[in-house]
Amino acid sequence: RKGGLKAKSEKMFGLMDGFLKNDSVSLQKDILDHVEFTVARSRFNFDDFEAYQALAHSVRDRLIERWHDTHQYFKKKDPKRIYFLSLEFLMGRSLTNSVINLGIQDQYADALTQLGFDFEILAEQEGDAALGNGGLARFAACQMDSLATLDYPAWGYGLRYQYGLFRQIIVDGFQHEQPDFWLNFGNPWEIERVHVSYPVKFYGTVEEEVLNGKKCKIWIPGESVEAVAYDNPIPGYGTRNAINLRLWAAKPSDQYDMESYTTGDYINAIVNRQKAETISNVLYPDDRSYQGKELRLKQQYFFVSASLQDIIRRFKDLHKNFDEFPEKIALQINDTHPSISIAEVMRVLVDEEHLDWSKAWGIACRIFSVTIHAVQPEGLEKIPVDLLGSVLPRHLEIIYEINFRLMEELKKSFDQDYDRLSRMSIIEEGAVKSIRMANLSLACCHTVNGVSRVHLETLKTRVFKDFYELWPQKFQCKTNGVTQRRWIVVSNPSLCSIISKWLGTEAWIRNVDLIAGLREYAKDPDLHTEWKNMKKVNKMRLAEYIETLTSVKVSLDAMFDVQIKRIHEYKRQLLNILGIIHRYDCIKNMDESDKRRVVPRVCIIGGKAAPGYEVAKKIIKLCHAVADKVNSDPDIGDLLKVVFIPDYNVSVAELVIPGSDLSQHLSTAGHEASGTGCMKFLMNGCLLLATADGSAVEIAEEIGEANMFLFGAKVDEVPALREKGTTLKGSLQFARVVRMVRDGYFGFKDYFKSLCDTVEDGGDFYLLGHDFASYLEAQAAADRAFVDQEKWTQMSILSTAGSGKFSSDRTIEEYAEQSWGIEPCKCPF
Ligand code: NBY
Repeated sequence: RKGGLKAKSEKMFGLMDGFLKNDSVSLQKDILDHVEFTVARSRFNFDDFEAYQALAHSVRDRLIERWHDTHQYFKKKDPKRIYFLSLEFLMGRSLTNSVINLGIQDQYADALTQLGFDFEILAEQEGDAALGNGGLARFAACQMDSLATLDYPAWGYGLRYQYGLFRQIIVDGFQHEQPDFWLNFGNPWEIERVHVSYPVKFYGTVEEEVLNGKKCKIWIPGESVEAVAYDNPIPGYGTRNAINLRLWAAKPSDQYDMESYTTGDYINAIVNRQKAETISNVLYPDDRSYQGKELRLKQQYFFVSASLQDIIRRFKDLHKNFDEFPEKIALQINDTHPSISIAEVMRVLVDEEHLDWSKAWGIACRIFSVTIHAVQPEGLEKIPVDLLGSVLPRHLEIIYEINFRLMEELKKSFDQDYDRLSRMSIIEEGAVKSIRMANLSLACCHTVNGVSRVHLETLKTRVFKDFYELWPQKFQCKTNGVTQRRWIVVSNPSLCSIISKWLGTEAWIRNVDLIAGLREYAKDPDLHTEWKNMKKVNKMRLAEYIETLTSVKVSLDAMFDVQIKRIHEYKRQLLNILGIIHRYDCIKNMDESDKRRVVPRVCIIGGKAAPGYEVAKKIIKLCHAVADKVNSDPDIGDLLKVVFIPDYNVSVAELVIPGSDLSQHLSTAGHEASGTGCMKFLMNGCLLLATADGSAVEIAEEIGEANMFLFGAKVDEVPALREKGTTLKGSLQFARVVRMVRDGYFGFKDYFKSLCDTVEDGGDFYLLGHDFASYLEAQAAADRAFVDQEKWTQMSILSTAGSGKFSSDRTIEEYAEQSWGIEPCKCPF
C-alpha cells in the first residue's frame, strides 16, 4: 500500500507544479474568491482590511504549494537537516516579503490595480508579528530568510505567544505598555496543525525501576500540557524552496485530570484545564537578564520538548539506529534560552531509548551548537536548583550527572585548581544554588559562536576564559548579518532599482557580494542624482510619518539623524540627548550670522524600554522633555528638531532606515556583542556615527574609517578608564549639559535627578563623561561632511557598496560549513 502511495505522490508532485496560476486575471479571481469564501464578505462590497485579508490568503495558497513541494522533496532526499531553536523570532510583516520572494509582486500589484486597490495601501493593513525583543530575535528572522533562499534543509522552532512584545504608547512623555493583541483579527500567515501535537510533561517525581536486569530511572510527571503546531512558511527568494517555522501553542491535554470529571467538580476541572494555555501566553519583555521565573522555565521546556519529539519522530520515520542521528540532525540553540534541550536529549536517549550514558553523551556532543548573544556575565542565564528540581526533577538529576562527569574530566587537566573547577562547574554554589545554563551549553556543544570578532574575543578572554583554555577549537566567530531582501528590496524599492540598474543585474539579491560593483560609480554624477532623489523621496515619506505621529513638521533639507534600538544605558541614548542639549545650547548663544552656518538637524530617537527598567524609562521621558522645549523655541526654528518615534518595531524600522542620513550606534566599547541595526543602515547608504564596538569595527574595515564617524574609548581602554574613577572625567561641556537637566531646565527636576546621578557623582559606569568630547567632535565632522553634498553622497554610495559582508547569507554559509555540516537541497522548479 505504501508503494502505491509513493507512486501516487510522485505523480501528484508533477501535477502540482504550477498548479496555481499567477497571471493577473487568475490572481484577481483568486482574491475575489477569498473575499467571498474566506473573509465571507460580498465581492461587491469590501474594505481595505478585508481586501488585505483576501490578498494574504491568496498569497498563502502559493506559499503552501511551495512549502508542500519542498517538504516532499526533503523527505525524498533525506539530507542532514538543521533545526534552529529560538525562544524569539521578530518576523515583522509577511505580505510584501512573501510576494517579492515568490517573484509575483508585479502581478499582484497589477491585479489589485484592476480591482481598484493599491498594493502598498493594503500592505499597511498588516500588523507586525513581534514574537521577540530585539537584535537576537530579528537576527533569527533574517537567518530564516537566508536559510530558505540558500536552499538549506532547515526548520525553525519557537513559541507562538498569544501576546508578542508589548505596544509602547507615550502619555505626557512617559512610556506605557499595552498588550499586543496580534492574533485578534486572525493570522493568515500561519497554518494550524491540530493533528500535529505532543504532550509535554512537568513536575512529579523520579523513580527507579529494573529493566532487563539493569537499574533505570523513570520520571513520573505530575502535569501534562499539549503542544499544538502552527506552521509559518518561509519562502526563499529566487527558488521554489519554502521552509517551515513551526511555533508551538499550549492547549489543555486530553487526558488531563479525568479524575475530577468523575468526582463531579466539572466546572473547576474545565477552568483548571484552561490554565495550561498560560504557558504560551506572553513573551517576556526583558532583553537584559534572565529572571529565574517558573513560567519562563516552563516556556523553555515546553517548546524544547515539543520540538524534540517532532524532530525525533521525523528521524524515526526513516531511521532505526540512533548512531545515524548526528549524520541527519544539527541542533542550533539561539543563546542559552533553549539549552534545557541538552538535558532533554539525554533524557530521551537514556531513559526512553535505553542507550547507555556515554553513547548518548557522544551523540549529544555531536549535534548541538550554540550562539551566545550576551557580553556580560550577568546576561547569562541561571536557573535556581530548587526551581528546576520542582518543574523538571529528572532533568536536574541529568544535569548533576553531566556536571559530575565534567568535573571528573576537568580534574585530569586542572587537578587541584579548585577556583577554576568551581568557575567551570555547571552548578553555582551560593545563597541561591543555581544551574549555569551557559556552562551546560559549553560542556556539550561542539561549537560556541560569538556574533562579531570583538565579541568572540571577549568570550575567549573574559566570559568563558577557562573553557577557551580547555577547548579552544570550540570557539568560532560568525559575524552577524541581515537579509538584503527585507532591508533593501522590501523596504527601499527605489534603492533596489538603482542598484540593479547600475550593476546591470538583479543577481545581487541572491549574491550580495556583487554590490561591491557600485564602488566603481561612487563619483558618477548621474548616479549621484539618482541617489539623492531616492533619499529625498524616502525622507519625504518619513517626514509625513513623523508629522502624523507627533505633529512635528520637519524640513527635508535637514540632516535626518537617527538612533533606533532598545533603550539601554549601555547603548547610551543619554549621550545622544546630552549631545542634542549641547547643540541646542550652542544655537541659543549664536548670533544670526553664526546661525546661518549651522547644519539643520532632525534628531530622531525610537525604542522600547523593558517595563521594569526605570533608568531606561527616564531616558525616554528626558527625550520628550527636551523635544518639547527645543521644538517650541522660536530661536531655533528648523535648525534643530527632536522627535521620539513611539512603538518602534520592524515595520517602523523599514520606514525609518531608508529615510535616514546619519545613524548612531553609541554603545560603550565592549558592550554591544555585535549590533545589526547598523548593518541595515549601512545597506541603505546611511552614514554611521559609532563607537569601535561589535560589528562597527568590521564595518570600518569594509568601507574604510574615512567613510564613517568613529569616536570614543576603544574596547581595551575601557577597563583602565573605569579604574581611574571619577577624577578627570568629562569636560566642562559635559558638566554644563548635565547641570541643565539637574537644574530643571527641561522641567521634572526631581524625576531626572537619579538619571543625572548615573553619569555623575562617582557613577558613570558607561563613560558618557569620558566620551562626550570625542562624540561632539564626531558630530561636528558629520556636519562638515553633510555641507559637501557630493562628498556625502559618495560616502553614502560607498557604504552601500561595502555592505556585502553584512548579509545574513554570508553568516548562514559560515554556519552551514563550520558548525552544522549541511548542504543545500534545492527543490526542482
Ligand atoms: O543580539 C543582541 C545583542 O545585544 C546585539 O549586540 C546583537 O547584535 C544581537 C544579535 O546577535 N541581544 C539581544 O537582542 N538579546 C535579547 O534580546 C535578549 C532577550 C531575552 C533575554 C536576554 C537577551 N533573556 O534573558 O530573557
